[in-house]
Amino acid sequence: MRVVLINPKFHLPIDTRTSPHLALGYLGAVSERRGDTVRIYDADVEDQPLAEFLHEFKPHLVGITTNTPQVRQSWRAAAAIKKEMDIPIVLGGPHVSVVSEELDFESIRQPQVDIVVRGEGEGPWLAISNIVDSYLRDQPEFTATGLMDPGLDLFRDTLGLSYKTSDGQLHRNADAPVISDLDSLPWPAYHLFKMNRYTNLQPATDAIPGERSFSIMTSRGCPYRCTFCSQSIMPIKWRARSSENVVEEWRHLVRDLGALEIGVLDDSANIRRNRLSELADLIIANKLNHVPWIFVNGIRANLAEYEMLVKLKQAGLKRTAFGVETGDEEMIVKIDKHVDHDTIRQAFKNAKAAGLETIGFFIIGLPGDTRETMQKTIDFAIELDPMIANFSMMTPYPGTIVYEQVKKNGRFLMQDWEDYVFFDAKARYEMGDLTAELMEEMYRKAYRQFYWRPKYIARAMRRKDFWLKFGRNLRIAYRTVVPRREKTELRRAIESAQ
Ligand code: B12
Ligand code: SF4
Repeated sequence: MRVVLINPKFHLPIDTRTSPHLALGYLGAVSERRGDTVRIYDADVEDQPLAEFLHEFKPHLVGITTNTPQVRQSWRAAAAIKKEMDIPIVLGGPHVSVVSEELDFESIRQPQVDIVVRGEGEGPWLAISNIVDSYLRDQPEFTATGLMDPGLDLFRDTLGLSYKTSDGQLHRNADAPVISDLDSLPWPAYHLFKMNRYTNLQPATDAIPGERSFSIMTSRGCPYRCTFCSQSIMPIKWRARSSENVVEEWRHLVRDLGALEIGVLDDSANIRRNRLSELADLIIANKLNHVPWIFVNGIRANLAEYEMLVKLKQAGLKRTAFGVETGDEEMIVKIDKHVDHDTIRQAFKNAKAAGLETIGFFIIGLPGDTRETMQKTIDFAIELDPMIANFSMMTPYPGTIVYEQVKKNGRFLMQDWEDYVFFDAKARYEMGDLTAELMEEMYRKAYRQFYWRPKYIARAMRRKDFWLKFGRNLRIAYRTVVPRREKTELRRAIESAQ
């Protein structure tokens, strides 16, 4: 069977990285293991028009990934495919997994979408593929309309699916169980990506060729439930791969694929510290520690002891992030972060003492934030002084507690799912005294105050990569920090001078 997996195009307001999509890598690997011929069409890097690609490849089954701001593009891609051929179209990813807001049904109500997979995708995707494949064998005149016939109701027992039979009826099956044995999964199928078309992991900071930059996931899930985090959409159960299994993939990335950097994408990699120490030992023992790696999404500050960080540094860890979120002591309790500021201070101290570069994640405009608490966030970022401070505009994603708070007591400012991005100077909601104007002012102030410090600039200028990335970073800084009105004036001034 021929299968295509699609990442629809989505333009972020800033020039962020593009990376091979791990979800598609995993699903592609599952399909290949099943014996399918697989293609990945990543619209972020593809130059062949979708319709032309479809006519060339003639797929039997299509899978499209989607997060919240991407969903409209996913529907558009699905409509473009249905215009060309009546084949089954499956949507999966974080956005369509939000059952509390019926976002699975919102997608299958679209005439061009047949099935939605909620939550972790590998099991349901394999089950769908098996059903489509056996249907295909009996039906030479294969159409999605026939496959979704209510009389057949072929998907009624497949867990994790919401689907629409061809009489228009919507169905929601029970959730699929979480994958408890992550070692049973194949590695992401990197050979399906056009690797030379991607950026490296942190293009603002490191000048590493993108085709030699890889991601890995050593665990899935997170046992915490911070009120703002979309992780709450996914299974709560934290599960880890064995260190042996991880190091085998690591060896493959380094030895077979020539990795020059590796990004660990786990949400909370350090839930079990022994596991990380063991992994570090294995990386060292296998002589893989010459390749630098990064905890891209942060590790828990309350589980970041100095000894463990020293060991990880020896294993090649170059940089780690920590989710700090707010500089206000009361706010950090309110958002259920389950960590206090002294612990965070200690974690940054430990990381720096271990010789690691640090990243801090901060949020501007949490429910309950005031000018004073947001200023405390900026001040705390300056006190912690990470190499990168990443300030996000609070964006209430459906399925989160903050979303419920805003729905009850505030006002959303988004017009469309496409507005659900947080690296933009635009406020996404208002609540009480927390106005859009105030959040936008403090967001710009955060970047200005943090980055425009002589100490910071002097330190950045000592890094070779800073100069290699200078033009790009200047462009991003301009787009992030300069207010819209000033931008228009600046643009007008530039234009009239030309
Ligand atoms: C790496 C990453 C990025 C990277 C790279 C994206 C890429 N090309 O892979 C970058 C930095 C570019 C990025 C950007 C953004 N991201 Co991001 N990102 C992640 C992160 C940390 C890991 C993604 C990943 O590889 N996961 C591993 C795979 C295996 O898991 P998965 O993607 O969930 O896929 C599984 C299921 O969802 C499902 N599935 C997914 N797709 C499909 C498709 C089919 C057909 C099927 C059957 C199943 C299926 O099966 C998969 C396997 O089990 C996640 C957090 C997380 N833990 O997942 C956030 C996350 C996906 N990002 C998020 C967000 C909000 C964004 C941004 C909108 C942020 C912003 N700037 O405003 C942008 C949007 C960018 C865009 N172009 O769409 C949210 C999404 C929330 C939501 N409601 O949609 C997440 C969940 C983080 C969070 N906890 O809030 N991101
Ligand atoms: S912010 Fe981090 S710790 Fe909190 S729920 Fe999300 S992934 Fe877990």
